[in-house]
Amino acid sequence: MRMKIEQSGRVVWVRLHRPERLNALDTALMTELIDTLTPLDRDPDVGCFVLTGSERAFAAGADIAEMSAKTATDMQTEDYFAGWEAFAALRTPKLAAVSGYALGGGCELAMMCDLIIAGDTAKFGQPEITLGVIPGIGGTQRLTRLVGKAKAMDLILTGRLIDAAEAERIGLVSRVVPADRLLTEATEVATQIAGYGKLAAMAARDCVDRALETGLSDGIRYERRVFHGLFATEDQREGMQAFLEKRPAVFTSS
Ligand code: CO8
Repeated sequence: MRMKIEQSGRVVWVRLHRPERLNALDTALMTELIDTLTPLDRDPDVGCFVLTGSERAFAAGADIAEMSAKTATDMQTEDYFAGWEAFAALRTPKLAAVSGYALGGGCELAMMCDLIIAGDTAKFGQPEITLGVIPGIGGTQRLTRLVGKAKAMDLILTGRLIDAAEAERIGLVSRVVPADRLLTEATEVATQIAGYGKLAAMAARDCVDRALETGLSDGIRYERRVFHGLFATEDQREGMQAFLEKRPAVFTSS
């Protein structure tokens, strides 16, 4: 097993666990991750995933040893890394709690999550250029959309690592907390998200993601359709009724 999984209430914790390789992401790890999370994604009792690593490394990238012997033909016939998009496509909100290194594929995996919360020891980077390649799991696309061309070019062309403070300043991460508070903060945020109706949470993250893909007027039209659709849910009735009755809402994800 290359990861540890634990459910606490409506939050599912996934801890990447290849300590001897700083959680380098190989095919076996990604297959295990996707196979485990796909059925949970459809479970109405799961309201948020938290992906984390160790204190030393969230993930130090794709597994260089696994990749090193591959040829261009292998890469194309295997469509290496294509499966990772299945992780990005999970609809349950995903939070990355990052401590230590999030490099290359590790940074790309964090960017596939909806929020990144970083401990102040975290280091982010896309160092693939130092290996004679480029980011291959969405890094050139997602990083550019998240932080803009100037910073994306800086990170991808130099391969330099940035600390958590800079990552927050450029908009790569949502929050930075002292490293010893990382798991507490992630628990609080994940529990809050998981406490809302899952249909609304899935809709919200879907619409925000859509903004990275589409023009403004199409995006607004998409948002409005999704918004209208939520009026078919019990959670909408309960949320608004609870407000009017001045009581906390109890969502059932239906
Ligand atoms: N893959 C495989 N093994 C790794 C990786 C990795 N990405 N990172 C670390 N390890 C291994 C090391 O080889 C070492 O093993 P050993 O003990 O057997 O020598 C062990 O983990 C511990 O690492 P270090 O001794 O190097 O630890 P340090 O604290 O000295 O350094 C660093 C930590 C700075 C994180 C360093 O390990 C490092 O630079 N790692 C590689 C970072 C990197 O380049 N990541 C990008 C990888 S490429 C990628 O993610 C996407 C490629 C896209 C290709 C697209 C194809 C379609």
